[in-house]
Amino acid sequence: MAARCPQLSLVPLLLSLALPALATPQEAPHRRFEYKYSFKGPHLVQADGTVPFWVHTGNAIPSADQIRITTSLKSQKGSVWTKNKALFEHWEVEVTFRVTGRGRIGADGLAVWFTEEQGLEGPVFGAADKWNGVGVFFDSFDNDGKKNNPGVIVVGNNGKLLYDHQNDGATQALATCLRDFRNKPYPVRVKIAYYQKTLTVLVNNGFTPDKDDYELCAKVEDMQLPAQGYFGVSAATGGLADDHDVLSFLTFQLTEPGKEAPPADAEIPQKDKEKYQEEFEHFQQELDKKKEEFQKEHPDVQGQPADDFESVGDRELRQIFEGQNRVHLEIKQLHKQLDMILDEQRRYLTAVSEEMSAVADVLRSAGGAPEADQHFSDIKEHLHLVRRDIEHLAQRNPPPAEKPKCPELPPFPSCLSTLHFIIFTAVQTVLFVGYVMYRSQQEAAAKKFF
Ligand SMILES: [Ca+2]
Ligand SMILES: [Ca+2]
Repeated sequence: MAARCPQLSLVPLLLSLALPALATPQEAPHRRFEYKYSFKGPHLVQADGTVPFWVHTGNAIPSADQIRITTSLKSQKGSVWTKNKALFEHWEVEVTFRVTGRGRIGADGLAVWFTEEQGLEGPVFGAADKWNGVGVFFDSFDNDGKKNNPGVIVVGNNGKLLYDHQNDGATQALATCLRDFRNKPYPVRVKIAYYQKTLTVLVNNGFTPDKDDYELCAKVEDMQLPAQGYFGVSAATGGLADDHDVLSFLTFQLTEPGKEAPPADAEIPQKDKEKYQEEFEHFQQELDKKKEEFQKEHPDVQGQPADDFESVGDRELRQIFEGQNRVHLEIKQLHKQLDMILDEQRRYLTAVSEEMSAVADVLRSAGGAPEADQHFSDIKEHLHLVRRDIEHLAQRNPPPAEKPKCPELPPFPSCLSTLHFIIFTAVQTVLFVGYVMYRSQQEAAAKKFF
């Protein structure tokens, strides 16, 4: 019972913490599509080869349903930028693109920009360096060899920084995430939002047809971006090359809930209005034509509302797709788990191999080379033999009970007596004195002749 009391006392505390959050749920911002900062197929390009409200540079080639920023040729650079500066406090862009190449490795990558000036040409994925704003880089090529590409890198710049290309911007990245965006069955989608000083990057990596299958890739808080700027996409190839295709770029202005939404774009020029009216009519005609064709081919489904019918074949297809999608999600989950297990194993193996190499190092420093092992075991064997011999000997010759005596000294030889010694010495002395006297006499006799 005593243990339950503290838990009970926590309940009002938790409630008091949770209630304000419930009382003021995070309201989604108001979102308005900005057609002047967007492009999308199927009538993306005008008759003169330009994209309405956008400028393209370098090797970029706009076509009806996409802009090929670079083709898969060596050393290509291209970019596409909004013609006008956007004056949005908060914004969101959705970019749909494909990066495709025949090689297992591609280069260099694609960048999505919001910068104070258009970065029409330069070394950073085809755009200018020292930008003021933010670049979200889809970097295919692993320049620093850290096995972290293809990856997504968010780099902010105040207009002074030179991009650290050799290290894939690792020293400057505000956030990164590992995503393989090359050669995917469906287009890759990225949603970049700048709202209340927080930049969020969500990525749908093109594994499924589900357009809303986004995952959070990066989040940068307290980010200061220029109050106005240009949106852009750029790409580059190097020694290796990929096709970098942008299918759509959709821009939305975000407004905080409660605040007045900016006035609707009242000043759409008459020319633009006419152009969009024309496009709309063209769509309508195409749609009618398609409907007619379909009804001719399928007279049995005539009479059904053309907009929302679903034939048996379509339904089967849809069911297959949904089934595949579920299987895909399951596989994705399994992959994650497998990755975790593999990671653990790798860490364990590294630890074991480190220990083994440490032991090997110690042996090497003690003797050098594998012969040392043999040498050691030989010595050990010898020592063992010696020890056994000693034990054997000890058993055969039990130690004597008493302390052994020292052997007696042999008798001193008695060949020279004291008397003999004295006589010998006396005779020697007499002979010596005689000799000395004889010499002195001889010398005296010799002196007489001179
Ligand atoms: Ca790179
Ligand atoms: Ca890298």
